Order: sequence, then structure tokens, then C-alpha cells
Amino acid sequence: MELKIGVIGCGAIGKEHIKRLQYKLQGCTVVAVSDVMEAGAQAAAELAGGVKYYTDIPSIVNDPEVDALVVCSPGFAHKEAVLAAIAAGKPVFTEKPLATTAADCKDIVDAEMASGRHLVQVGFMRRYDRGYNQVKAILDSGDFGQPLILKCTHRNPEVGTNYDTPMAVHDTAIHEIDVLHWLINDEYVSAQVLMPRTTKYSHPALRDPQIMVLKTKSGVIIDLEVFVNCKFGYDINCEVICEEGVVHMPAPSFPSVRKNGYYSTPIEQSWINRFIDSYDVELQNWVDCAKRGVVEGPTAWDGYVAAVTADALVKSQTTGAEEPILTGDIPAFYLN
Ligand code: NAD
Ligand code: ISE
Repeated sequence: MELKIGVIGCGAIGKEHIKRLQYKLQGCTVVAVSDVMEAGAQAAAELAGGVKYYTDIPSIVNDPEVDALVVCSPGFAHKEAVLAAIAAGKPVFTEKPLATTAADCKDIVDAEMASGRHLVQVGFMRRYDRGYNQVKAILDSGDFGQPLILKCTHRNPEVGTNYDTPMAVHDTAIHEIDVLHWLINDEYVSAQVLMPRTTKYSHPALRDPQIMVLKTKSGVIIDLEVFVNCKFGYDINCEVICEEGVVHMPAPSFPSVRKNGYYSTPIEQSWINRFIDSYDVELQNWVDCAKRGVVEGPTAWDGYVAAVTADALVKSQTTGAEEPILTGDIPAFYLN
């Protein structure tokens, strides 16, 4: 049986996901797309091979041919689409973040629990990345003792002028917020943001770079540099300093070349290629699980925990203080 999917939001990642769902992954087919911009919806419908398109959320969610939804609109628009899917009883995969505030994520958690069914998965694809999984296997083996410090970077070559200071948290650092506590099996207790000098390549509404410090329940300190106008490439690094040694996440491999007196290796330029395998594994798993009526990947609760952490970081962007992170206990519904 093919899972018939409707894709909401047909921008950069929407088009990438339409291509992989329609032409690469198994057991699914895109039957409809939707975007508030009609021209974008129409172009995406053609990309999917001439499927139907809509410009509003209720029409695609309630289309009887659509079994499940993939939400790729901007973060501020996720809540409406996810709540509509839950109300229709349809599985929904939403790109990160689940929503842009913890309060909105909590509304989604409450709606999913009230429905009595596991319907929501959040696109935290780094949990499916080979490099992070290799690091996790080493840490979980116990051979390196306890983790003590994490040094991470999340660098983008550049961002548009609509990208502002809070987006460094809920659009960019949200990936590390989710993957790092999963990586070390820990919980965050506080968050702080330090603002170095801003690069000349930024604009008045964006402090860039930023240093984000997260502390965990067991005492680990995470130092995350977010630098979204670094100019030189898409550069994701994660180093874990442990009691018995250091574990460094591998970077994707490129040929090294010798030319004109230089020995050099390219740096990845975009998230599209850096995490291409992770997106494939993530969405194939979601398709397989949606057909069985289960969610194995990051849940709405994971999206909520990430948003509580993000709210603390965004607050610290203004106060400069170490802000507490209080998520409460995981509901029994999400332990199943
Ligand atoms: P984008 O701006 O390129 O595309 C967003 C699209 O959504 C646009 O076509 C826009 O017209 C449409 N849209 C806006 N409001 C809408 C609404 N209410 N209903 C339907 N469509 C609407 O953005 P993007 O880079 O594709 O990002 C989209 C989402 O994917 C964001 O949440 C972003 O954080 C996430 N994302 C995730 C990754 C990842 O690595 N997992 C990478 C890129 C983007
Ligand atoms: C984008 O939305 C992503 O999710 C990318 O992975 C991230 O690197 C980038 O900063 C975001 O804007």
C-alpha cells in the first residue's frame, strides 16, 4: 500500500522533500501540494509530476485522497498545519521547529494526547545522521568514560535579510538543541548567550556570530558557536571531551587536491547535501511508521522540550543572563 502524501509549503526544503518522496523513497507517493503562493504551489505540483495543488491548509489536510501530511512552511506557520492534521486524524511530519514558542508546542502536545493517537513527528534529522550516530555509539560504549564538555559549531555561508537574531536559536541552533541532549543522554538545566563583535556581513536585526552555552543536569557544559554569515561554507562540527579521551564527529569526505602550491579539501556549501542521507533515512522511516500508525522518530514532546530550551536561549539573547530550563516530566503518552 502506498502512503498518499500532501506536502504543505513548497519552498527550498519543500521541493527537496517532494523530489525524495516522489522519486527516491519507497512505499509513498505525493498526491497534492499546497503553498500560500499560488505560483509556487503550481511549480511544485509540476515537480511532483502534475499533482493537484491548493493554496490553503484545510483543503489539502481534508482532501480524502491525502493519507498523511509533510509540513515545510516556515516555522511560524507549522502550528496551524499540525493542529489541522491532528484534528483530521492524519499522521503529520513537520520540519523543525515544531512551533516557534514553547506555548505553541504545548498546544500541539495537548491536542495529540487528546486525540489518543501518535500522529506527529518533528524533522530533527540529525538523529538519523551517520556521524552523530557513530559518536553516540562510542559514547554509549562507555570506553571514553563520562562526557564533560561539548564544543560545537553551526556555520552557514550566509542568510537572507529576513533572518534575525532569535532565528539563530529557533531556526538554526534548534538542531543542536535537539541532537546534543540525545547524543549524551542528558537534560538541559540552563542556557546563556554571549554576543561577540558582529560580522560586517550581517545587518542591524541580526547579531552574528553568537556563542550559546547550555548546561546539563549531570554537569556537562556545551559551547555552541552559531555563525550564519561565515562566508566560507556549511560547517557543522561536534567534539565531545570525555574522561578518557576526545570524540570528534567525522565531516563528510571530499577529495583533497594538490594544485598551484596548495594542498586543499573542499568544504560543504549547503545543508541540502550535508544531510542528504539523513533526510532520506528520516523520511523513509516516517513513511514506514505512518503506515503502521506509530511514530519512532522525534515526537511532539521532543519538539516541546527543544522549544522550552530555545525560549531560554532567546531570553538570554536580551538579558545576557544564565536562564533556567524547566520542561517538567515527560507524559506517559510519550513513553509508549
Ligand atoms: P522557504 O522560505 O524556502 O519556503 C517556505 C515556503 O512556505 C514558501 O514557499 C512559502 O510561500 C510557503 N508558506 C509560507 N506560509 C505558508 C503557509 N501558511 N502555508 C503553506 N505554505 C506557506 O523556507 P525553507 O528553507 O524551505 O524552510 C521551511 C521549513 O523547513 C522551516 O521550518 C525551516 O526551519 C525548515 N528547514 C529545515 C531544514 C533541515 O535541515 N531540516 C533545512 C531547511 C529548512
Ligand atoms: C535551515 O532552516 C536549516 O535547518 C539548516 O539546517 C540550518 O543550518 C540553517 O541555519 C537553517 O536556516
